[in-house]
Amino acid sequence: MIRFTTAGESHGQALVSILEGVPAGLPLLAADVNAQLARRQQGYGRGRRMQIEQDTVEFLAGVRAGETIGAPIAMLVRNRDWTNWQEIMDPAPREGEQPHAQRKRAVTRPRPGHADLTGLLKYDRDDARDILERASARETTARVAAAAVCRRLLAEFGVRIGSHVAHLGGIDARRPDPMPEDVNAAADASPLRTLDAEAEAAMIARIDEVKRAGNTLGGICEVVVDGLPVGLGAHVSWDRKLDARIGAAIMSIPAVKGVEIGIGFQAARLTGAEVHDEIELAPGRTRAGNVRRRTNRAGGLEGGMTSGEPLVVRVAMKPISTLMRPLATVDVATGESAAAVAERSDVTAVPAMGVIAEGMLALVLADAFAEKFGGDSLEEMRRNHDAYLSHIARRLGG
Ligand code: EPS
Repeated sequence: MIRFTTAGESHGQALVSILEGVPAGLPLLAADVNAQLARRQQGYGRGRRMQIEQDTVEFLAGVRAGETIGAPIAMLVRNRDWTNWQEIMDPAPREGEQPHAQRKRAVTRPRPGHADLTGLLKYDRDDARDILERASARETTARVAAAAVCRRLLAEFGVRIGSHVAHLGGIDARRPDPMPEDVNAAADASPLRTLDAEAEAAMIARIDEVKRAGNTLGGICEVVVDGLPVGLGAHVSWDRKLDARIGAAIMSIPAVKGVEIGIGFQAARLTGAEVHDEIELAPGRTRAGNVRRRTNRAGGLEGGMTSGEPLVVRVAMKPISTLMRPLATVDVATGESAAAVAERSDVTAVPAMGVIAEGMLALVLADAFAEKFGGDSLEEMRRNHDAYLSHIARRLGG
């Protein structure tokens, strides 16, 4: 089983991830992780914070001489902004500081749509900073670091994960047909990670307009995974279905409000004949069991298992809840009506969300790989994987 956890506050000293279950012998360099961290920092519409940070990983454990050793992998990403927040975020009490004393920049005017108010009530805090620092999407840095290791593992088996922005703030991007061979090479070249230059110009104009109005925007990313073998996940129990595991992982991304697999909600409006993907023999398509689906409306999953067709997941993000022209709220210190706090933030982070969704899929898929193929070393996993594929290849038309 591959699992991970993270720790870290947005303006604390650092973010930490611990990733367990990665087999020994996987080649792994800090550069593999840093490349993904840099991708997550991109995107038109982000705020000044991204000019301060330059995320790079330090391996603290589990990696030796450029290879994993099968032990938990501990990773650290330092927050450069910490130097500006040390007094506010210091773990130690300051000289003479009483418990519950308000530090500078205390937040008592919770933002509608943010974790501020619900967290403050639930955890019995007076300063919503105790909540928002952890609710911040900065935490996704640590996820992307863990996911980069999983991507490295999946790459050993020919699995490639890419994403692009399909919609931003009311503007649809056309989906190219066929999709570019390397989705990320094309998307990363765009400031909004979109594959439609015309839509991109309109999206940039929309972001500028909304920024001037002190407002924010959401959008939709599409993630595509190529090279998956048939049979990851299982139909037998609710918590082994890959759709369910993908849904939970994607919905855990801050501000994500919806996830679709394949044609998703559209399938509900169509007939069976319009929805289901017809099957034909395709000798040589080993990963899919020597068959092909004539269409891929199912998005690469049937019965909670990969079908061998590309996995296609669409992810909807709501607009960021920090507005520079704030919405109405209640000040928890005075009990009076007030305008919500307006902390520095992004206008939109949809392009970054696509990179994070790629990462969450990598984590789920690497776990499903480990479940299906096992192995304490990469070579043991590879032997199991190859034996399965050669068996599958003999089944139909082989
Ligand atoms: C965030 C607010 C902004 C974003 C941040 C998420 O940070 P700050 O409060 O320091 O301006 O830049 O995202 C990141 C720091 C990141 O690395 O993605 C929030 O409130 O969620």
